[in-house]
Amino acid sequence: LQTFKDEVITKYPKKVGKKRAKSIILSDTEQTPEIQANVRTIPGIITQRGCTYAGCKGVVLGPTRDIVNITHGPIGCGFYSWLTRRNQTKPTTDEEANFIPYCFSTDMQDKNIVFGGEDKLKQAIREAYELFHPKAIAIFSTCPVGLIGDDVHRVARHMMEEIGGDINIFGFSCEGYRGVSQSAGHHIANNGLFKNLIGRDDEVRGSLKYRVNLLGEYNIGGDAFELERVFEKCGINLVSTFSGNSTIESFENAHTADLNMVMCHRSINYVAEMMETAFGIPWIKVQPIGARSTAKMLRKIAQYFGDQELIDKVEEVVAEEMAEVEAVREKIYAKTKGKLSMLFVGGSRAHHYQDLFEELGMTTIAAGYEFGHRDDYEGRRVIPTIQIDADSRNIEEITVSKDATRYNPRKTESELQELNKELEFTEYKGIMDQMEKGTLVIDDLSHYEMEKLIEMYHPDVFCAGIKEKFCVQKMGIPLKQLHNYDVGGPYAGFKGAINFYKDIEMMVGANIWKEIKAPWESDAYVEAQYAC
Ligand code: CFM
Ligand code: HCA
Repeated sequence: LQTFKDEVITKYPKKVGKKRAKSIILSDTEQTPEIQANVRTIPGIITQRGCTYAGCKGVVLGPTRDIVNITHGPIGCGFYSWLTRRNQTKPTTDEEANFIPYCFSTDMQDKNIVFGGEDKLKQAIREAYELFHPKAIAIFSTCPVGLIGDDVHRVARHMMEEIGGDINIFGFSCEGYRGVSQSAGHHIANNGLFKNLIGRDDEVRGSLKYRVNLLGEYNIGGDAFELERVFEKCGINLVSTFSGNSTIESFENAHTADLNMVMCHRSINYVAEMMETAFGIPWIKVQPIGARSTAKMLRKIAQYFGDQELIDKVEEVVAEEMAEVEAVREKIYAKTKGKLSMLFVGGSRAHHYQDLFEELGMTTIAAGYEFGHRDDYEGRRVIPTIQIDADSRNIEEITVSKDATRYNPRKTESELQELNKELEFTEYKGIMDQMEKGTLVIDDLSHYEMEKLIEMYHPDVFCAGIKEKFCVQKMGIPLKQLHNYDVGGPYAGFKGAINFYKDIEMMVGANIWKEIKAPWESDAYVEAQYAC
């Protein structure tokens, strides 16, 4: 795999090659190497990344069903983030609000760019209120909003006064260009959740026992539904999910839980940290992708609460669910064993899905994030050594302190210390910890590097998104979208693992791929070289 690195680096102009070399790393579990991540993509390179607006509106706030999310900007931004992510929701009654199927946008025109768009935004809020009477309206800024200086926060305050009552209206300065990727949008969204929603409602609903929040689960393809099923079966009380299948009430109430579980570390670790500081809720990293890792998560929860009743129930559920999972896995294993996968997805799935591939006996020979930070690669212990650059300084850092009345440590210091041996609070070891020595870890993979990887190593399945899908498939390699799951899912939890095994078996076993001639196998391939 070193050959790959040498080859692609020398193909780039010298300066570009030097920079890319820092983001293309050979894994070494004994001595975790440093990787360059969360830096600007080099202009001219075809990146997989998206923008800050996508991370804030599309990813973090998008899945909440009863907030009217208004995109302030030209229609394309709102349109592209309209249901493409396959985040699902299920209102408990027909009367309950569900705005997920709608796309709300101010549809800015040239005139608004020249003369300002605040009036149009106010009008959009008035209309949305008259039509839907939502409990909350959120405004998301796109690139032109920042460029022309519309103040979405002032508009929010103004409209809150104009409408009156207890409507909550708040804005996000999540202009697409504000950070180097979606990741900046996550941080901005996390700040907004904390400032405007979390902790506004102290009423403790449901059982007092085993109260948890699941952070960084967005209900893509119904993942959250499967996890809700599993928690309910175990008697674990899920107070809120950030933000799959969520409601305003669940966010406002989240501080009444006793444990935060972080699934997607990249997109939501800020909320976990803020809630620990303000309310004293400890957090652990969990990984309910993969049947064995789901069982591990459930056992961790049981251990945290320490009640024999829960410990026994979890064991009973795990035994029952695993029997079903293993029956399917055993049938499929022979067909998937020894096959190769590559994963280049977002900021957490390139890591999480390796567990499912391991369960199928497959090896991940190359993987990386689009917008992970060094801690998502090397582990949280490197956080103090990460240099804050100008791009990260663009993002507001909010100061959080102990809540004067509601800070309540869930465990004593010594209890925490004891539990920490197994549960590892506030710890995430990152993707490199899992990858075999000598495999490739690449940040912000370019399309050129992707083509080269496929040409050189012919993986049996390549996992990425819609922008990569058809380029890869034209090379005769099946591409599994691990963003929206193509039409599949859920893949989380136990039932999700079964779905995944079956879908991957179908993909790697299909003969159709052998019929496709890859560009390098046909005469029509034109090779170009950079001149510099
Ligand atoms: Fe977290 Fe996500 Fe992901 Fe992400 Fe995303 Fe997504 Fe993703 Mo697409 S929050 S980092 S910004 S797990 S939308 S549900 S699939 S890139 S790997
Ligand atoms: C986003 C959303 C996305 C895009 C997926 C893709 C998603 O980044 O704005 O490129 O196929 O999961 O829908 O990550």
